[in-house]
Amino acid sequence: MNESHLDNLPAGYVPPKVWRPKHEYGGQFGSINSPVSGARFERELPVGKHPLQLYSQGTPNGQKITILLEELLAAGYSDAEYDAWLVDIFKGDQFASGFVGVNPNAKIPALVDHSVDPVLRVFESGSILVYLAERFGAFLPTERRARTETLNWLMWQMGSAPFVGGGLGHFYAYAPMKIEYAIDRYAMEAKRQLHVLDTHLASHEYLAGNEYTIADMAVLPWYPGSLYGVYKTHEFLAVEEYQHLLRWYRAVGTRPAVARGRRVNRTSSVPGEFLRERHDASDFDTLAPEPLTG
Ligand SMILES: N[C@@H](CCC(=O)N[C@@H](CS)C(=O)NCC(=O)O)C(=O)O
Repeated sequence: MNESHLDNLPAGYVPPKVWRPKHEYGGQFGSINSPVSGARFERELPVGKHPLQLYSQGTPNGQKITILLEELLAAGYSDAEYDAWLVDIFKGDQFASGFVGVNPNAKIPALVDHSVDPVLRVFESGSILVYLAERFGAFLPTERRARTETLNWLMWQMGSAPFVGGGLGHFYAYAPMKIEYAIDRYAMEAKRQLHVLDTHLASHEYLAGNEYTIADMAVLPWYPGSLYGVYKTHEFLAVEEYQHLLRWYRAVGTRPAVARGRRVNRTSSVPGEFLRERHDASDFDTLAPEPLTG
């Protein structure tokens, strides 16, 4: 392959034989990322009054779980009451020993179910969604075809998000400089994924077909939620052109439980915008009505 027409970035950069981390990269995650996993300091996790203890932040991955919990409560599963504790990933809370004990990957969301002895830890948002859906027997169809289609879209989302969050969102919103090659590469894939959804939703009400499932709850905070919200790439990606996706977004996103779930474990300088922690259904009474955004 002839790459002589392109200069490296920074100019003259040649990857060393063995990669070693630098001390500082800049950007929003520059001082948080490390090539070594594990706890960085000692701190236990708080435990509230409900069987389900969620340790999270209201990022797209975090929203998936609070959407499902709020949907379960709205559907009458009162055992789905939960305490949602904020793990502020921008402050490094995810590296506390207690949190890493629940999720060795040190990323939100993580759940502990205290209704079983010994308590059961669940990490990876997709695993948490399946766990809760099976525990309560809701939002994951049991009929083989519908269940498989739900899991198809759930796994699709779990595999796709790194391109949007870790890829496009990172290079567009978080990186300390704008790199055209990186942004182009991830914009291309993000648009392709949006087109996959738009095409499918042209002939299906929900992702798994006629039934609203955990697949919808997993996808919505990312597509198009994160594009309007954290990453502000909606105009850049011309999200308004994906009409079928937006039809579904308006239908699912305006469900009261979805709107509630998307406001948990988030911080804001605007009073009444979000709930930093959630311990009771009445916590939402303190919030102002909110428009549908990311
Ligand atoms: N595959 C994981 C991804 C979780 C993830 O990437 N979480 C992000 C926030 S959305 C995080 O905790 N980042 C903190 C960090 O990278 O240190 C899941 O779906 O649960």
